[in-house]
Amino acid sequence: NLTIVARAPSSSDVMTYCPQTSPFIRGPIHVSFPSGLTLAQVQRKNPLVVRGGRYRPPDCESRHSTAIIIPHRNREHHLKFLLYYLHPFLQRQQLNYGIYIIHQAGNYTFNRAKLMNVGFREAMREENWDCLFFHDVDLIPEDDRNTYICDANPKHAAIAMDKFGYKLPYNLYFGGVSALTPLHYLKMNGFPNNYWGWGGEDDDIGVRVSLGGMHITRPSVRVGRYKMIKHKLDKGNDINPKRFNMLAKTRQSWKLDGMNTAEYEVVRRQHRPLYTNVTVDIGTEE
Ligand code: UD2
Ligand code: MN
Repeated sequence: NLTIVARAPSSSDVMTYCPQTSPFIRGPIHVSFPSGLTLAQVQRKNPLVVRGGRYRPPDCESRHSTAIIIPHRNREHHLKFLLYYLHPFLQRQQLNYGIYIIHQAGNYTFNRAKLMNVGFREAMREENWDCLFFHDVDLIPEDDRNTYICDANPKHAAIAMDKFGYKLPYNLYFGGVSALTPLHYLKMNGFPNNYWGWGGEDDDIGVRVSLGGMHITRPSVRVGRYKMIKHKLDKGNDINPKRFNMLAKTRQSWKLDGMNTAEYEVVRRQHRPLYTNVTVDIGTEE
């Protein structure tokens, strides 16, 4: 009998590190939105993703571990497309990764930044991630050379979006997708908890970066490209009329409001096949 029986890897097998640059990177990605796509199909296309939306490269030890934090409510149709593109994208980059959906419970006004504080704490509770990507649910990366790893300074990854003509709208812009290490996050006291409704919180976060003694880095406009799935302003996320007044006070408020004061109650934590869902009650405006 000449059959060679493959031996299951044991803990004594030493895995070597993955190469500095992944051989699976392809560059530009053609993004379209296939009708009738289901989560079951996404699951079948990603057989190596395990419960909670976790993955590690099968044949080398990754150099990086990244948590993706996605604020969410009533956007299941966007989430499906994001997962469809993001899982293979991250696998081609040979990362250890996990995807967290931070789902705001109830119908009270949405609060994107506070959900990020929840995501930070709840993801770090599970694993000592090197890097956290704070990611809108409707932004699809269009080039896999846009590596989902952290820099020495906070990184704004969504530099070029279709909705802004693939140009940075203004220099301090920090919306969409950003990447911070746990140390960066704590240095700037996380994100503000008091921006309810649409707008302003991304600029506040940008200002916090410099108040925390850091600066913003970005990938090149060639690779930091994203397509935003078209949508209207959501019900329950009205434009925040206080945002300009609040922004004028970030310098006074950032140490008093942020990660150190984020209070919330986790309603449910579910390790689903393609992501970890954390449903959270973040309260209401005072
Ligand atoms: C811009 C920024 C975004 C944020 C927002 C102001 C871009 C691409 N993004 O997004 O980062 O600063 O302005 O708050 O310019 N969401 C839900 N359910 C809701 C409402 C929001 O899941 O009911 C989440 C979802 O992940 C969404 C994100 O919050 O992508 C931002 O909300 P948006 O997409 O409505 O706002 P948009 O596109 O103007
Ligand atoms: Mn959007």
